[in-house]
Amino acid sequence: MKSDLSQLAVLGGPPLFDAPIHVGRPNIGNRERLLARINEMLDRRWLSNNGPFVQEFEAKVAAFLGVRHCIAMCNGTVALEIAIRATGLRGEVIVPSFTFIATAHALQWQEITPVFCDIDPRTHLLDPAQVQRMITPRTTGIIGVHLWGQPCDIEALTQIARRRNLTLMFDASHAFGCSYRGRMIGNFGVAEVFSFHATKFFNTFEGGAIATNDDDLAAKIRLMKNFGFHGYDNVEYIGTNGKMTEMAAAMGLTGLESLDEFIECNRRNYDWYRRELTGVPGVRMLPMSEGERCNYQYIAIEVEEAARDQIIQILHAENILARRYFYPGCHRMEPYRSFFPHAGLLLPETERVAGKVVVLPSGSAIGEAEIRGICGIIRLGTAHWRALREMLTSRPMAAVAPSGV
Ligand code: T4K
Repeated sequence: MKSDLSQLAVLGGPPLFDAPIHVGRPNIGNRERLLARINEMLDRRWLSNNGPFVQEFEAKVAAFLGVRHCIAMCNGTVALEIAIRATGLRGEVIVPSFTFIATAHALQWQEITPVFCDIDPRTHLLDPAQVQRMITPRTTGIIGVHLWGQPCDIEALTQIARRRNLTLMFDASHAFGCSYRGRMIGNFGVAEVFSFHATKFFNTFEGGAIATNDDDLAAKIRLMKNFGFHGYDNVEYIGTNGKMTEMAAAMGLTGLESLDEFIECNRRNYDWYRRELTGVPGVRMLPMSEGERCNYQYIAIEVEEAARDQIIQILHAENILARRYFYPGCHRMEPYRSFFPHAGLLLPETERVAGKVVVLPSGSAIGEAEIRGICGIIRLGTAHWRALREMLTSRPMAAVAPSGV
């Protein structure tokens, strides 16, 4: 535990951790169970195309979410693209800019214009009042993002969508295992999309899923993720290849068996961070809604904007690879930056929040001791960032993560 500036690695001290501590270290689950499933898959020689593990995985996820249909996918981005296509979105679709770039790209990839909407700075989620302002005659839908696993204001967004005859869906990539008013995320809008990427607390190596209670939509999505094939020689829609592999489903089935443990571990980490950071001047930890189910996978804090990159630099020097998710906002990345050079004028809260957020490591790779060490560095960094900046002005700033993530 470092308590003095002179001990900081950025000033020449030894780093707090010998090996890098990551934000998104994957959870593996029970290795023996996973290897047994992989052997079973190899013996069966059924590796893809709606195999038995994928079917079992879909049934188990649907039961867990209490939703009629779960369609497993090769990743969250393709799942978003297919959900967007299957629900007939076109023209303009309202999305937050403060999200991972895939939310916007899934629209633009299909030549649908993402219209970036501002967020509520307290929650980092779409602000329904701003959503209303962004609606034009070309608007066909809204994609809310349950950022950090916190549910959007689903009721307000549902009302807007109903009143204005818009399709509402959610990018629920961060919200597997979370609930809204006691109902699992996966049940809202016309469809909700999950990511099971390696860096998510629950992963299938790469993977994703669409959850929906609409039977017709589910049937269409199933065709679309398999080139549009209905039977051996009959294609009914334009489709793509969005299929989940048996290997991914084996990982998913194994992870599902440890889901409670993963969440419990995240919850413990969240509580330790909260204990260590509550009351630290210049630090605000994003609260998770009490009384709801939550996966606690992202530990997002806000620090003073002028201090943020300095703090990231200090953390990285200690081998703590904190991230600036989702800086600088989609509207400041290409192609959107060129398409809408003045979008920032309508996104003041997004711009402010994107300048302040630091996402800290969590997951089963770390525990109380590491978190106490990380928070000690944050306390030093936030208390002394001006002095540190002056001491470091002659040194290049090498440790900040590349922009865009
Ligand atoms: N919508 C939202 C709101 C999303 O957040 C995402 C994905 C999507 C849609 C799209 O879903 P997918 O198509 O990805 O299923 C990562 C992930 O690649 C991405 O899945 C995720 N969001 C995003 C928030 O984070 P990067 O570029 O930050 O990943 P990377 O490679 O820097 O990894 C993060 C940390 O995890 C690193 O510190 C290293 C560590 N790591 C990573 C991998 C892959 C490991 O320790 N082991 C690993 O296997 O984007």
